[in-house]
Amino acid sequence: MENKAESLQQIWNAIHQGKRFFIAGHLNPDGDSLGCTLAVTSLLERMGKTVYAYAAPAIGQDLQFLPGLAKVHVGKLPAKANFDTVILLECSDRNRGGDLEFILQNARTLVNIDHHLVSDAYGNVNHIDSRASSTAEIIFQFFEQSGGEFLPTPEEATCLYTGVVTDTGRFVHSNTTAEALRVASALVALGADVATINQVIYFTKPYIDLKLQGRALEKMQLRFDNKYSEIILTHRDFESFGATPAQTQGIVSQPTMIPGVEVSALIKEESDKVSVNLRSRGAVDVSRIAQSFGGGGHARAAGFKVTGKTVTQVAEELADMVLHVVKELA
Ligand SMILES: [Mn+2]
Repeated sequence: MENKAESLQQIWNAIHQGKRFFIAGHLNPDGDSLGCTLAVTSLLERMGKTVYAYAAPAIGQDLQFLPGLAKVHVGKLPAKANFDTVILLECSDRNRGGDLEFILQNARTLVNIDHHLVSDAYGNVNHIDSRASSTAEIIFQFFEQSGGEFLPTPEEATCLYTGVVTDTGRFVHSNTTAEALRVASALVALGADVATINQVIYFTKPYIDLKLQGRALEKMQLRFDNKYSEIILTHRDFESFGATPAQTQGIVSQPTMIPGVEVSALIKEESDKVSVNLRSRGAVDVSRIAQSFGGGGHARAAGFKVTGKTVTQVAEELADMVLHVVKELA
């Protein structure tokens, strides 16, 4: 990115010039995407702008507490595309937000704000900062760029803090930089409701999810000199708790706490496919394993889905691949 302050100023210019705004994040909205959508929407409304905030369904239970969520049109696109300015947050390409082309084509100005490395500069104004922990970090810097004219309200601070805390994995991922912590600290000072965020996002889990987690850990097996942890959850496991494969959040990362485990796999039998989540302690790039099965992701967190094979077949093919990779580790 050329000049950070310059492109932040260009966003301010676009906002001052615009009257009717459309704002959206990406599909499967996460804390960063939704938190930024809400904070920017709130700011624009304070400035007297007309705003249509859009989010693709569905909003997770853990994000329902976000202040201002009722203002967001979830899964409901506007009938008419009469917006002069569109702001896309966290969308690495112009199609990441859904079927928005009719809106994008009719807008005078398209603003693209993102922190993903692979992001395209598809906007009239682009601010792509791959060193930022989160888009929320960028939005806070954008507030600062106003030179004190605009500061986040406590509600906006709560939305932005949610983006920073979720994208850094509660300040543990490698993107937990000094700047991410500085921004988080400033947001707390501005009144971000850290207690609620922690309670709702990190200390709330339905009974069934917790029981399913117990079953998963009971079924965990260590293989290949304890370098590989494998958990297989079948239809029967889900049925016995009345649970769905979606209720397995957080399970796959637990085995990497075990000393020596380099790769953890959660293999789930779903109605028409087998889906696999992978985690790495760091030495193995699990995105490459996922890619060889047609999936993708990051070096430490990746996944893939397979149709037309049994859960056992997928587990064995994956194990062969993992064995090949962990054999090469010292
Ligand atoms: Mn993000």
